[in-house]
Amino acid sequence: MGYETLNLDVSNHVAVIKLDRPDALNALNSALLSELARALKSAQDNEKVRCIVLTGSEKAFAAGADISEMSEKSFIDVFMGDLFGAEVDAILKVRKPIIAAVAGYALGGGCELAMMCDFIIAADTAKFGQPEINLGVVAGIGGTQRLTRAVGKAKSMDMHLTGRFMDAKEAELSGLVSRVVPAKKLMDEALSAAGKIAEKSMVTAVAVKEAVNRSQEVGLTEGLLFEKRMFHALFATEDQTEGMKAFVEKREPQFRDR
Ligand code: CO8
Repeated sequence: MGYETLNLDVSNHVAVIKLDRPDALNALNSALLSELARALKSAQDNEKVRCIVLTGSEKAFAAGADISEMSEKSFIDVFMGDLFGAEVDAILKVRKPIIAAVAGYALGGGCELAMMCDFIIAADTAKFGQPEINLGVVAGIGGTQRLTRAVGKAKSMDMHLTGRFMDAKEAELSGLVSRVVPAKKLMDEALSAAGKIAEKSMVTAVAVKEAVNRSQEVGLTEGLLFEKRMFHALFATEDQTEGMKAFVEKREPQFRDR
């Protein structure tokens, strides 16, 4: 089964998912979110894929949830239908690393989607925002929580309350994105980062993702214990033996995901 709202391409162990609803600046409607969940599952299940890059167009990563579609809905529709609940769960279930490569607008649900990825590489044209207040709602898929953890309460409140956009430079200075590159180099940079991740042991990469994500959920003592146990546990893997042996023998490690 193909896709109508995105493209999925796998090469060199990297799956690139490109959102493709140009007429609506990649606004997240139910069709797109359901196809995104399916594309991510297919990347997760594909043994060739070792890292995922999620991107949009030059003009928009995604300009938010689809307002036209949402405007027809009632409280009962969204509450009893758990609007986007299953799709968000599916995104968060992906265990392989996901990089968001963001150019142009990442607004509302688009900003939230980028923040659900493991890290964000931004083009210098990127604009992040949580303008839901202008529509009489608050963020609904993580904006008030993830943006606050990423940039702190002051900037998060400012963005949610005024609806203003943050440019790429401010996003990098605030810790929302890991790197900013000229727009033309965005995909090269994201693919190069994904390629580096693809060379690592998948077992270790999954452990890294779990441990860092844990820091967003629990207190320091619990988080440190989780990390220490994860560190200890990895001594049971062949990849730990190989990684350390290769260092001592001054050669590149050959990881086997075991
Ligand atoms: N939904 C639907 N259509 C959109 C959206 C959107 N979010 N954003 C843009 N479009 C459409 C426009 O309607 C327009 O369509 P058309 O050509 O048919 O009129 C087309 O995309 C191009 O947009 P513009 O002409 O407006 O382009 P501009 O360059 O002038 O402006 C902006 C670009 C600034 C991005 C502007 O389009 C805009 O403000 N968009 C809306 C941004 C927004 O408010 N996003 C938040 C949406 S709410 C949300 O995301 C909540 C998420 C949580 C949901 C969880 C549920 C539980």
